[in-house]
Amino acid sequence: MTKLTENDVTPEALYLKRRHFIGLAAGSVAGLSMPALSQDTSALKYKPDALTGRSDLTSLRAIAGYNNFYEFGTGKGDPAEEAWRLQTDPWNVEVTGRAAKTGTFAFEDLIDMNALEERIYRLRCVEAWSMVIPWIGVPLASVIKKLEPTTDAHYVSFETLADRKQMPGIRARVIDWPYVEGLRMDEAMNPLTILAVGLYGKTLPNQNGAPMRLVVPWKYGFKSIKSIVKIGFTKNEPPTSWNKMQPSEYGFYSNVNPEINHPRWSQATERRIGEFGRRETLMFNGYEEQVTDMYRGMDLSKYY
Ligand SMILES: Nc1nc2c(c(=O)[nH]1)N[C@H]1C(S)=C(S)[C@@H](COP(=O)(O)O)O[C@H]1N2
Ligand SMILES: [Mo]
Repeated sequence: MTKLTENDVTPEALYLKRRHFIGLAAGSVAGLSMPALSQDTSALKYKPDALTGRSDLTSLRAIAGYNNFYEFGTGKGDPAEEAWRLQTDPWNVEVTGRAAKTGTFAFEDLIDMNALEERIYRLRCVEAWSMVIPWIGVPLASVIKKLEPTTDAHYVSFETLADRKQMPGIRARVIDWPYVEGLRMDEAMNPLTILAVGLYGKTLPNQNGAPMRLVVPWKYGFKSIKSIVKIGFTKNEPPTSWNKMQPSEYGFYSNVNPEINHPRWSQATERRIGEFGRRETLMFNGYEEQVTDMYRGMDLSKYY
């Protein structure tokens, strides 16, 4: 089976609709066949990622088969096996805090399906593996602007669904459920930060955080919170799940940094899933140019 190359994808070839993303007319991607074109299509802008060649995409099989989504179990294969239980349509998100527009929003009210873009990003997990994922989504900034945060909203908080009927992993108290995350406002507004609703040209697999999940490519993977049901605008730094659990190991910022090791292992190198050997980990996961200004003057060993 062929992997995608730059030449396989044209802007015209990328179409999608809610629940049935149609993509990449080329036919098949990494061994999985694509659905036929639907009549209900909306144009999808294709934004190539200058940092990543198309040829090194991680296979869909690995992206959707090797996951961290503790709500469905702590094994890497558990989410792929269990996440079919998650009901993602209809989906509501509760918006709270320091914003003009708060209350309950349907998925469709927050995500403009006509504005979807493809973004190929590296995902670097704190466990020192990485993948290259062709996400589909919208800039988080576009959603935040719609909600009109007030000037004293300095942070954005996020919460995942925690429903033990749909999520068998909730029974284990590995995390103080619900899974929560947060970003500083400038990080949330950074053009690299997206709310992903799909990948490989199709709807997000449940195990990857359907129907919407955060993607913050210069931070360790755990910042990319899945299946979001709450967005809050706060004045103070919001609590985050991994920091609450192990504050000495996981800070609020969690920017990818090869020079600052996890207390129990090195972060200098990573294993790209699907490859043999290891790669060197890059500062800010290789997105240094786009994000370094946000952290000027901050001691990154203190704000890890
Ligand atoms: N709600 C929730 N979000 C989560 C997690 C989780 O367990 N629960 N795991 C995080 C971690 S540790 C990583 S590395 C990424 C993995 O995303 P992926 O499975 O799509 O590769 O999701 C993050 N988001
Ligand atoms: Mo992770």
